Amino acid sequence: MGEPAPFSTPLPMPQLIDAASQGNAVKLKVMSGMHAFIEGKPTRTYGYSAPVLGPVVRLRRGDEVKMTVENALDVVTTVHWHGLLVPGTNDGGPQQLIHPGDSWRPVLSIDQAAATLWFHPHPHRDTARQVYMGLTGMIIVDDGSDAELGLPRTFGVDDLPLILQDRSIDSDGSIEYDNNDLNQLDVIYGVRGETTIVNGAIAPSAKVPPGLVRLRLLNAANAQNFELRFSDKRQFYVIASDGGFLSAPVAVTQLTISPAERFEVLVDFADGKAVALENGPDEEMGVFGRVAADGSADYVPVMRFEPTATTPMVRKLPTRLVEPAAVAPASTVQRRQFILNSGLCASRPEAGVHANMPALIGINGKPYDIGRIDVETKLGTTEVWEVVSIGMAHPFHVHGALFRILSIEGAPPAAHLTGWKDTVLVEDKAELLVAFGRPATREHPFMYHCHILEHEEAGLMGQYVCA
Ligand SMILES: [Cu+2]
Repeated sequence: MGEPAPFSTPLPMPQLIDAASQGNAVKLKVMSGMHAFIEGKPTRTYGYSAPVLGPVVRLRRGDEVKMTVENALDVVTTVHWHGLLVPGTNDGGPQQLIHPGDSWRPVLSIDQAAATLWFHPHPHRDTARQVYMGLTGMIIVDDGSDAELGLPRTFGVDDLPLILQDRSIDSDGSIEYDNNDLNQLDVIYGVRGETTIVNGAIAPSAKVPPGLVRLRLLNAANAQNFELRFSDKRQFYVIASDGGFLSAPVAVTQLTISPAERFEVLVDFADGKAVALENGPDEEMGVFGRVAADGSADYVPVMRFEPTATTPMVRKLPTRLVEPAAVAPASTVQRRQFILNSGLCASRPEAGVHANMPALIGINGKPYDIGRIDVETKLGTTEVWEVVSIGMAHPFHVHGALFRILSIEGAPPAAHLTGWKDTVLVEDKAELLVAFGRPATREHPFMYHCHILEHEEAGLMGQYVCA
């Protein structure tokens, strides 16, 4: 295959942009570049102020941040701040097009709890390709609680962003995504690759202090769910989900992370032993979820951690974190149902690519229409959204709001899914308590959609206003 020997590549570390240290003015250039997934075999990629991927932007709660996004690509794009609670006009949805050569200058008011967020393109019918080509960056919202809790917080040392993706890499080192050449399986299952990459590298290795290390896990794959565990099956601790901290660390030995979800975890490397992070078969994919090169359903290494002989920076696991803000289901003003149908059961052999998928792909029977408002919500209220998946499990994402999972697959959520979230993998059915705290107009509505990007593009998306 020409891929590097496992663990021979140091884990690439994105540039950290600390907005407050530069006057809360941040510039991002959406650009194309060359990146070598395989050494010596560079290929065309996209990135934010980088050949591939982009910086980690740290934003402080209470600040106003002047963003400048310049589009240096030769195609139209948008930049959506996934998980950031801002009005629809600043959300970067499909209406907020940045044409080639133009710049977009939103002023973002940062007013939410500490969390790991991200940013990516959202132009309808080109989102999946642009993300696949490399457009993904991370956002860290800092509200001071990291220091109060004594958590690992030294970026690139004991606080590591891990952007997980999968790609099909040709033997010549190239990746390709052609909107006009997707086959029906690409649309039904989403585009997947046999090679996992972390921060753009294949099977990298990270040196870590021999104590607690915080991993900010982001699934930025187009479609794949990652089934993560360590090679020695050690326990690790989930401390935060999409919207911020959990009330206490949750010990796990395995963690499923679906597209667009984030989890922050603490891993203890005090034993000084090198260990691999592994990915198992995507359970949603059945026989298609096999990951090992020999086609078996075994776990395969994603990257390795090598503890160094230094002094640990943080040793002690906190017992309590931050109690998520309370929500009262009694204040709910509406109950709605969203049936996400990816058309698997009803797919027709003659139906080909994006442009002419059967209308059965859609939410509540309607494929996405940029000119249609599907839902009207009231600012400051909560609603119960019942999400039903048909065809396969769909990672459901709501813009402009956070939610709590009331029930999932008919049961209360697992402990690590009890905090505020913006994305949830729904295999069968979930009830979400959605809190609407940001306005959105008809001109710039918020989206809700499946985060399998090929499903989103095929029509599994709707729009809501909030006033
Ligand atoms: Cu989907």
